[in-house]
Amino acid sequence: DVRERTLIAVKPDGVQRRLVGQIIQRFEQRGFKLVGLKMLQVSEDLLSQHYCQLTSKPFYRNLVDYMTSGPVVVMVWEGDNVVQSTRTMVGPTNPAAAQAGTVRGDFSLHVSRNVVHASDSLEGAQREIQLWFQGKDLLNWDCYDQNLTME
Ligand code: YYY
Ligand code: MG
Repeated sequence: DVRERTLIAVKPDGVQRRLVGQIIQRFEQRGFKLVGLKMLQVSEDLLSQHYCQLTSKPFYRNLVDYMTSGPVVVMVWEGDNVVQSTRTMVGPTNPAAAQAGTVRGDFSLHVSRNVVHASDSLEGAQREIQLWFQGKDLLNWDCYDQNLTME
């Protein structure tokens, strides 16, 4: 589905390390379409909804401290199979297991500073996009090369 969407975020360590541009570049270069983008300081409330399945995990407190330590850049990307493709481009949760060429494999060493978030399923992506963005802030725009890359 060429209208499939996913939520990607550059976490506070990625922003501090000035990796935002390089991370955006990877998804643009692949051919996905950026339909929403903003920078914000995340509240603990938003984070607890975003990570609602993880609140009882032992690492949850550290995760909150990390994710609220500075601004994040959150984006919605659109394109065929974007959820699965961007997960592959981001690499596994633990950067120690990530291959070179993935974002985590190229930029991180430890699971507690793994640089990016990417939705892990279609349902997850829909839930997260609604949580982070208002519908009016997502743009339906025509990419002039869409016929070449997306049909
Ligand atoms: O989707 P993904 O980010 O790859 O992993 P999740 O299992 O959803 O965990 C979210 C987030 O929690 C992960 O990116 C880092 C952190 N975390 C951790 O600090 N320690 C773990 N053992 C597992 C996850
Ligand atoms: Mg996840």
